[in-house]
Amino acid sequence: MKKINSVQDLAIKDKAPAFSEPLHVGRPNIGNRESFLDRVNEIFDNRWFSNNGPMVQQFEEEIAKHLGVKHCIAMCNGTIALEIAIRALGLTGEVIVPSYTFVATAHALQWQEITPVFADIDPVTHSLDPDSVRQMITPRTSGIIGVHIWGQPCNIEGLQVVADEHGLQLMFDAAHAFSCSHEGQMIGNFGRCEVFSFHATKFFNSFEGGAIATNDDDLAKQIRLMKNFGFAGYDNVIYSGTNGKMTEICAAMGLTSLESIDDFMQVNKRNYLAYKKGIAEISGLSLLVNEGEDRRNHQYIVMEVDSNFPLTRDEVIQVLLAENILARRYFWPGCHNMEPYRSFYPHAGLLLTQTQTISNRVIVMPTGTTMSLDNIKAILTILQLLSQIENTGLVKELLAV
Ligand code: T4K
Repeated sequence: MKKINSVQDLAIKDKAPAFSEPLHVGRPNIGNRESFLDRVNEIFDNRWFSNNGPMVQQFEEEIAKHLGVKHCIAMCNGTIALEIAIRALGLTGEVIVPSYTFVATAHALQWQEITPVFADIDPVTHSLDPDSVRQMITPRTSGIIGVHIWGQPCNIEGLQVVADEHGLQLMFDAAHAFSCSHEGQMIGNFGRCEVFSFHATKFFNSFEGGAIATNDDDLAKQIRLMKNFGFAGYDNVIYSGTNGKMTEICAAMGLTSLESIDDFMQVNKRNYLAYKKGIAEISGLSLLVNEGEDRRNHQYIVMEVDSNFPLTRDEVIQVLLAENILARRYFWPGCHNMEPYRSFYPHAGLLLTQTQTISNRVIVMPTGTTMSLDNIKAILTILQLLSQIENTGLVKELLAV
């Protein structure tokens, strides 16, 4: 790691980057390799690779236990899980979602010709604002999907009130919130159902994977049919379905990740606290505070660049990229500014003022088990240096080249 003491040392001034290898936001956490390889051997011995094999069954049981939920239905990824959950709930017409989320939340609706209607967010928590949701309800609205963005539960009670007032279904995209809790209860127990992602970039991964958690027996039964083509036994299709099954190898990775989940969370918390302390000392930057009595996975380090910072958010990103720090602008520019939604609603931004503001301020920083405290310290030194630049003209000129 190269030491950066002044602007003269920055990589944008044709110097070597601070880090010789890139630092990623979504570097996968890996549990005990031996334990994973033992499971792989077991899969080969069983000659059972997919279709509700023993690893998937064990994975589902252990996840349900971890969450304290009646049913966990494992899936091939979070997006298919969202699509199946939406279909199983019978959502139609319009469904209200945040625009400030990963585009899969909206696509899972659009893919089934259900219109995602974007509501605005609370600027402090970055999650759906129930008042904005209320304003978006029309006679065609059938449901609301809250997103527990950054692993922080959204305003569950506020959204439930709006859903109850208007007879709407409420489900959650909990892709970021595995192993988090809300007022002592694990995420997975709220709304009609909650959907997780176990993608490689999530702190808890099964290579690719996802799950639907629910306490509703009938809904769970329907979801199980849907993810397996509607088969209710050999040659007996009783429902229209798709292929949402998780493979044995993914379940093996998921089980291995579950054994190390406490270690992953501890490292993430350590990293979060190091960033928090450092960023508090840098004028013009702030960190999304994500803590309290409840469980948090701290898998996203969410930093906001204020307007009084000498460089813009995008300029900060450029400097960081040059230093091999692959920080991200999640979830810029908001789903409403992506296709096909941008063409459908060219003026949606007028009603999504907080979404526009937040998506222009956020930088998500690298964390996870591959990040050392020394790496974080070096990143904070660079940010501190940027905050103190008096003559930004030269830096801006270099960035423009
Ligand atoms: N809902 C929400 C709210 C979500 O955030 C997501 C997924 C979903 C639904 C859908 O769940 P899945 O269908 O994905 O299960 C990444 C992930 O692919 C995506 O799962 C995640 N959200 C999203 C927030 O982040 P990208 O487009 O940013 O991925 P990419 O390829 O740029 O990778 C991110 C960083 O991680 C890069 O610096 C490279 C690094 N990386 C990535 C992979 C896959 C590695 O170092 N190793 C790896 O194996 O979407």
